[in-house]
Amino acid sequence: MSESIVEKIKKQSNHLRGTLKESLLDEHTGAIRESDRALIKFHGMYMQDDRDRREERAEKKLERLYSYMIRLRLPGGLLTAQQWIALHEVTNAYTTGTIKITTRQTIQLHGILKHHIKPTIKNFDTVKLDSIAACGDVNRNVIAGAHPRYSPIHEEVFAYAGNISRMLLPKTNAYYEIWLDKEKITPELEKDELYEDRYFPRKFKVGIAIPPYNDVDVFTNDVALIAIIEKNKLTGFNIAAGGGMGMTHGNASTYPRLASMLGFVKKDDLLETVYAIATVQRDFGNREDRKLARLKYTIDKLGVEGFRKETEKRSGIIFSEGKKYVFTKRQDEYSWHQNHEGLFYYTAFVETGRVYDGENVQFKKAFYEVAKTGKAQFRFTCNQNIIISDILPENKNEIENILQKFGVIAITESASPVRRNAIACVALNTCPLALAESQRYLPALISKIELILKKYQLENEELSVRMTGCPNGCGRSVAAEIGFVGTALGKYNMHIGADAIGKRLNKLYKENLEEPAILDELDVLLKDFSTNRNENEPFGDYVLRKQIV
Ligand code: SRM
Ligand code: SF4
Repeated sequence: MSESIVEKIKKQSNHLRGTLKESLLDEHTGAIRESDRALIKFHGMYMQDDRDRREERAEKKLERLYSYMIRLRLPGGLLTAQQWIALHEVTNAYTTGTIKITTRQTIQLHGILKHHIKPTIKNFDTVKLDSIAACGDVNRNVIAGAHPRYSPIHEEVFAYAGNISRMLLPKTNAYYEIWLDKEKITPELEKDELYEDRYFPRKFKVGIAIPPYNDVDVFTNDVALIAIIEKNKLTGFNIAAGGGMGMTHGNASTYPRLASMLGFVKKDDLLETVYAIATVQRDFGNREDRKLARLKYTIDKLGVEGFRKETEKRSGIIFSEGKKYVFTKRQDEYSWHQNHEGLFYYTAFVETGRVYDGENVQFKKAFYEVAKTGKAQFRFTCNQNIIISDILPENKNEIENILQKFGVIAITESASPVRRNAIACVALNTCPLALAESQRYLPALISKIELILKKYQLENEELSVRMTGCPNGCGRSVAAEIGFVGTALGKYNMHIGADAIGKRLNKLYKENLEEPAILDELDVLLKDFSTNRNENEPFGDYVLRKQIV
């Protein structure tokens, strides 16, 4: 087999420039050239079209309604008040109007027309926000435990997210030249020892968890870092590698996988070790078949031991045995909490991560008003929620009144545990890979699941239900107690039996179910669970014990 087409595009791209400038100037189409579609991802954008309108446009012999999705690079998921104001204004000016909080602690905006990309990026740049490497075969947004209340070492860990993100940024100046009209820099400054001219074989993801919380679902990352705290101090990190959720229906050589433990390194050795892991993947990853190119396959090819040795050889740092830690929780801590310095935090429930103004709740108005006070910051969680954060005690009432006024508190406090724990990927109408609905459908399905839970007195159960519109796993549904994976419009594979804290994947239970069958299956399973579970036994563990899958 020879190198994949994307490998050629990367190498010939003159450090990710391609013909993007020319594509942007072409006023005859809303699209960009074929090869630029792969390159624009490295700048944090995707060319998409409105799939709801494909037929209508085709009938009228019109080009598809092309637009662009932009994803911000936001290591650790923090936005200042000033940045939120800019985000709000950009959203209103150039996009569909909805801010989508992603499962990797950042946001996406959809529906940006080609001639609005530059103004969008320029606006972000004025508040020091960028979308560099938010997509493409590079290191993606580095995620870290979101809630500052979780631990006094939160700030220190948060800083590591930023440092890893910066260390693994491509050196090219292309983003600044193409989108911000900046001058060319000398080629020597662009020399990229990490990415060379070939970048990684595939996307690369790093996550950091702060035990006892695993809100980042750390083992689903290519590189999973677990902060080790000894005598109240951060001493280092357990490092696991090779997580990834994606698979392809009908292709048995693809599979989801949780990261395997490599061992512990001291905190001063973390960056060199992560860098070494990245270079092993760069050099050993599959560049012929993109479906088998993620780090998980490289590790399975080399073996965990072989991979560990290669990493140690490159970094000069020897892993010691992984240290003990405990995860107790993966879901967000809603409502008000205070951290060790007395600052207040309100975690708001944002169903499927969509920040918009609806009938019952006006998220956008609320968060904009909060931002205008300048008295709070915004932190995204990997469960697609938002923490209104870092509020001084004297400002708490003012922020609370705003959240109250626009319905944010009511929606957060009244949602059931199963609804608050649920995650859905974007899917239709923008995702080109979607086989079925996800974020537009899951809320309605949850309402029906709530009725079944109530019937069996399980309404307070912290069940995790996740849905994806295809097997790529963006909503991490194969790591849910109950996961739905789209196979065709209205049809889902049902997976059950993962644990509730992110250390065990689920297994396929039934294939191609439509809604009535989904509800019937759940009725039987949950009835059985309510009568035969052990005390406090989570659903996923019950499924395992009873060997249902
Ligand atoms: Fe994802 C591709 C949305 C998190 C695995 N993902 C896509 C694309 C860009 C479709 C495409 O390639 O054209 C989707 C854009 C939809 C749209 O219209 O906006 C998309 N992925 C998302 C988001 C927005 C889902 C969400 O609703 O939150 C998440 C954005 C994360 C971010 O901010 O960076 C998102 N994607 C994930 C995750 C979860 C995670 O990282 O924790 C996964 C599973 C973990 C993993 O990487 O294995 C994930 N996305 C994929 C894959 C499968 C990759 C694989 O190697 O198996 C694809 C398809 C691909 O890369 O070919 C994909
Ligand atoms: Fe699209 Fe599939 Fe990802 Fe959902 S899981 S956003 S359908 S690629």
